Amino acid sequence: VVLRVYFATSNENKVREASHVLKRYNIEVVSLPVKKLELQSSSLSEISLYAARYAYVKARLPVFVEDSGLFIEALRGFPGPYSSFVFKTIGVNGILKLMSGISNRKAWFESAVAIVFPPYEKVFVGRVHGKIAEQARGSSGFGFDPIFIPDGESRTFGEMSLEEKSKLSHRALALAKLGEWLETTVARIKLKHAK
Ligand code: ITT
Repeated sequence: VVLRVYFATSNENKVREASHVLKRYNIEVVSLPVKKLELQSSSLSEISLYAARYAYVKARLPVFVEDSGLFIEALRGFPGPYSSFVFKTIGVNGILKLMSGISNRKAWFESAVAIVFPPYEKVFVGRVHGKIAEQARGSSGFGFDPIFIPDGESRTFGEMSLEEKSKLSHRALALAKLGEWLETTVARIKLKHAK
């Protein structure tokens, strides 16, 4: 391990996905149970950056947060930044009900990963396009995974292993950008100082 970074989240599934993606870059992920600040905004990047700054002030450690959401075209982007709340309230079945009789099932997942690693502050985003399934399928992953079918696939994320989902997912894309940046920028500087 070249570098250790802290991940402020209450979602253990996110930690598993982040560890899996970042180990490719020799980065160790340690989960940090600080309450994530949830700013009201329509921009996931803005929400995640504020949350990362807040987490840094609390923890004083190199920390990142991830904010994500499911955007459904026919619902004009709903639930988007409210995905967490909508999942906890109406859930997967509520979304299927809202989508019943609607033929345009296009949707996408978006992820914004923000890191505060003084003197740096960065936000990386990832997106995956796909569609909302007619019925929930599969029990791996979390949240809306059982009703999201990524483009080019017939299975939902809920029917995929962590490894398979991580080849396609919004979060894996954003985290890979974080990994590359940490590897090229921060790890190099640290190694130089260590010499
Ligand atoms: P933290 O804020 O503590 O990190 P959270 O689960 O509340 O955990 P978000 O605020 O980012 O995370 O909410 C994103 C919601 O969007 C999440 O609860 C899921 O319902 C949904 N979601 C995001 N990414 C997903 C994915 O990869 N698979 C399924 N659902 C996802």
